[in-house]
Amino acid sequence: MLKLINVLAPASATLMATLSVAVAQNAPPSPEKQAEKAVEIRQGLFNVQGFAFGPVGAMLKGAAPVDAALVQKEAARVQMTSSMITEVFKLDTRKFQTRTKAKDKIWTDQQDFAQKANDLHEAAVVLEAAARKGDKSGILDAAGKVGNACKACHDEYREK
Ligand code: ASC
Repeated sequence: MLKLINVLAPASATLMATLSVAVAQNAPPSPEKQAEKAVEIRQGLFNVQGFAFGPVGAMLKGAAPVDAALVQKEAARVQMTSSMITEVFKLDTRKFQTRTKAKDKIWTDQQDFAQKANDLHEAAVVLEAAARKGDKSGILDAAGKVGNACKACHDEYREK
């Protein structure tokens, strides 16, 4: 009997260690980790949005020819990314130490923040329609309004 315990004891210690790791992995992340993750997701969304609008921005600057089919594709992407903005800012991370340019006003002026996100979404809908029509000056006008909607939000809600 004693022998059996001597054999099983180390094994059960290993099992307990394994189980406690498994429990730790299933535990909800700490509030600090959740805040860090929220910042990563926010920045990821804006990186993707910038990636989508980048080619259109180049057309606005005259650095690339106006390509209606490309604008149509990117406008649809910006509709999708802009529709997620308020969702990714649902978690209020003000009280955590994170590397962020997000201003506190995002959570104190939530209605205006949501309005500006929606303005971007609507500008992207108009841009997609303009791209479908294919008229170059119409596309550039609508693209400029998308850029203005980006800027309006940055001016109010993003640190320099
Ligand atoms: C872009 C981009 C932005 C907006 C902004 C418009 O191309 O990456 O953040 O346009 O500069 O003012």
